[in-house]
Amino acid sequence: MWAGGRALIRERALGAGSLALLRVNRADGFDCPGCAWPEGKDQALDFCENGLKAVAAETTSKRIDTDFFAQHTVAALSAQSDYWLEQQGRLVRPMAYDQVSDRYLPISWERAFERIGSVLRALPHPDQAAFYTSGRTSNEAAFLYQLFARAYGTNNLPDCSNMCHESSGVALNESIGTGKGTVTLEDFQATDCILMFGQNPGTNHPRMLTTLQAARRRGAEIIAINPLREAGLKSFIHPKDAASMVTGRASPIASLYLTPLIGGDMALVKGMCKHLLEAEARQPGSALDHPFISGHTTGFPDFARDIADTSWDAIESGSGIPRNALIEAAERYRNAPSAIACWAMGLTQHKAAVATIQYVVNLLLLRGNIGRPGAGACPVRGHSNVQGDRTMGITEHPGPDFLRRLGKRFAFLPPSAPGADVVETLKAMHAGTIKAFIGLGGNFAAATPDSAFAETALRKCSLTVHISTKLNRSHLVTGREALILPCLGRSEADLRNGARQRITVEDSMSMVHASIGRNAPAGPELLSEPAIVAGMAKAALLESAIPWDRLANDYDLIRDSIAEVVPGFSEFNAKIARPGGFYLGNPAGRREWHNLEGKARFITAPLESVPLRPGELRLMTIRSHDQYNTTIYGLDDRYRGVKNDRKVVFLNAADMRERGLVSGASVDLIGEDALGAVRKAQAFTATPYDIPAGCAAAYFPETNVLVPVDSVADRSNTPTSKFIPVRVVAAGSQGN
Ligand SMILES: Nc1nc2c(c(=O)[nH]1)N[C@H]1C(S)=C(S)[C@@H](COP(=O)(O)OP(=O)(O)OC[C@H]3O[C@@H](n4cnc5c(=O)[nH]c(N)nc54)[C@H](O)[C@@H]3O)O[C@H]1N2
Ligand SMILES: Nc1nc2c(c(=O)[nH]1)N[C@H]1C(S)=C(S)[C@@H](COP(=O)(O)OP(=O)(O)OC[C@H]3O[C@@H](n4cnc5c(=O)[nH]c(N)nc54)[C@H](O)[C@@H]3O)O[C@H]1N2
Ligand SMILES: [Mo]
Repeated sequence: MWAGGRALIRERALGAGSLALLRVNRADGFDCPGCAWPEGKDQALDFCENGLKAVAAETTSKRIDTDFFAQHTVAALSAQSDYWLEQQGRLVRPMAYDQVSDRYLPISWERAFERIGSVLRALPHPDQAAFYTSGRTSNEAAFLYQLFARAYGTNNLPDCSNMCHESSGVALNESIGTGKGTVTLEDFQATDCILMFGQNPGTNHPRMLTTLQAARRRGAEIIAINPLREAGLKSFIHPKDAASMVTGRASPIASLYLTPLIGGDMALVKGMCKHLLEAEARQPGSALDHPFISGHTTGFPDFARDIADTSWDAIESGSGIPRNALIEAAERYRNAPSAIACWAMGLTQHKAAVATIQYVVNLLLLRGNIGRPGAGACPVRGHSNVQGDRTMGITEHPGPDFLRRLGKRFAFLPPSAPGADVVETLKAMHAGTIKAFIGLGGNFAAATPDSAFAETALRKCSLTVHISTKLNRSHLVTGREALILPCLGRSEADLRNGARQRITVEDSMSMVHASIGRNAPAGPELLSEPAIVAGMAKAALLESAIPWDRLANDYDLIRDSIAEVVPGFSEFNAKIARPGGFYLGNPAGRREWHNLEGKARFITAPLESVPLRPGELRLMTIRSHDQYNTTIYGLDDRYRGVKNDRKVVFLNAADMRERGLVSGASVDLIGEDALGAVRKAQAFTATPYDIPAGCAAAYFPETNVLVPVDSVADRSNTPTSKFIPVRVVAAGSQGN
């Protein structure tokens, strides 16, 4: 049976779930909480197996109530796996941690808000609190939450984006003056070539495969660039394509597949650029779009010099790809009238992530592949509303215009000093300068780098608050006071004062649309995210003139405020009444460059390699097919042939031989950081795999213990989760 169907049955969610499914991604239904890939107007597969798992997880009929917490101490729960925690069901009652019994006890909403209010009011400075957001939060909840944080007095608004596409935002803003992608689904229907860097859509954006399959069938080139030959990138059987379901024959996706070294992408792109520049020199006018370069860009001469100065030897050794294969890729790109470049975590979570993404943009600029049909940049976002949360002001670096409009709308002076991002928040909590942590969704303790450091940081807080649907690791890493506040999920009816509320989200391609839950809530005590935010705000800001209750009781009013504060949202309520919502658009997509230079910029950087000690491999931490970030749905990874094990490490056969390891051997992963501190992840199963020599892969969050908190991408401060130097040694041998 289909794994998604199994998930529904296991969760005993079929009754509610099948009703829920009928309405997912429909104009009058709710937005799939799976990923941020847009819903096409006539997309045959408007829902996927992994979306089904996400809905099943939310619509489960299992509940965690007072008796569950009475039975289990926090110490006992901490010994359980993330998989087990996820299986226990929906949280239905506000709970407060009791140090004496080491248990969570029920607490009333009123009392919970009062505790939060009193701790926040007692802090000597508002910058001693941090307000984290995970990207499933709606636009309305996000807008209210950032308003709360800023009315309280801080820009400490770290979010999951800091660990995700932050590098894309920084890179694109510098290069093209906008932090978002420039394409729509229509561009995918018109393009001749799609470059796919560091992305595993078969698992993480399954609906994207429909788009890719259609493009390939039209004859578009699809060039996959990934150290692993991901099954979903090689071929795909469309569940709604009768012919391929019957024959069992998958249709191909990638027309060319390059498997660089982990972290080898900048060298690879430089190689493609080098070939284009050399071809142009041999035959002027044959490879570059000169009118675009001269009319729309700056920095080309420096860029051309940088590429000329980079030798083919450096390119080949840096990328691990031979020159002829790079020329082949560059030729296919050159012959395509229009091209799109997509990327995800394989590019963003590296030390040189920002510079690497800027080389991808340079490659696009060379042929004028931005701001015309079938062409553009496409960072493929993760969480279903992570892009919208940023649009709503969830950022530690708000722009002055945004703050001015926010302050004007609500008659207060928002703080202007930049706040702390995720890594800065971790360090500040560890140092004792941030003392209160509030998480609107997510799983801060498990998703962040350096798990031991992160847990110490959270434990040092005087207050930790988690607004959640399901039990997770973060609830077990308690501050002096700790609260779990259960909220409605997206599939559930949200009634405020008897009126059904809708929320809105923005997908990866800047489409904004409404989402309406219809299922009965998992419990009578659940509150919506906006209601919880308003409850906390009222308790913390006793004198506040902001009408928190009115806003939380009628989301139309929140949207009226968004319309005044956020550009592009005028007449917001009217626009979302239309099925499918509206396209926010962005300047770069229209060839308007809103950076300082007013031009798209060729930005250069030298090839640099992260130093490795003898015997160290480059470890990337990736997702299995049965997880949603830190939420573990199952222990298999179907496309990679893994069954019932999450602690596996994929290794090249030569690297295994060199270390005397046989398939199935138990190994420890040992990382030593620049300061000599040693981090260990123990008892992994060595698994031979088709991965370049010198590279290794294992799942997150089990490997987050290995990611040093100080190992971050230049300029975006994103943890380098895809490049961790580790030694792989027989378990218990210490590697000596
Ligand atoms: N089912 C499901 N869907 C999800 C998620 C989930 O956990 N489960 N998570 C959501 C979120 S928040 C996000 S951000 C996205 C993540 O979506 P992805 O970015 O696809 O997720 P990862 O598993 O991190 O995969 C990274 C891919 O990059 C490759 N890679 C790693 N290092 C390099 C490198 O140096 N160069 C290149 N070229 N490739 C590299 C890996 O082999 C892997 O294929 O998915 C979203 N959707
Ligand atoms: N080593 C390593 N670390 C990584 C990554 C990696 O590739 N490697 N990827 C990074 C990336 S890309 C990301 S985005 C982060 C993810 O970091 P987070 O977003 O913090 O983590 P999630 O696992 O997505 O959060 C899951 C929790 O969200 C809660 N939740 C689910 N639905 C809702 C809802 O509707 N409302 C509320 N309030 N709560 C809800 C549930 O309680 C669930 O346990 O992790 C990052 N960490
Ligand atoms: Mo993400």
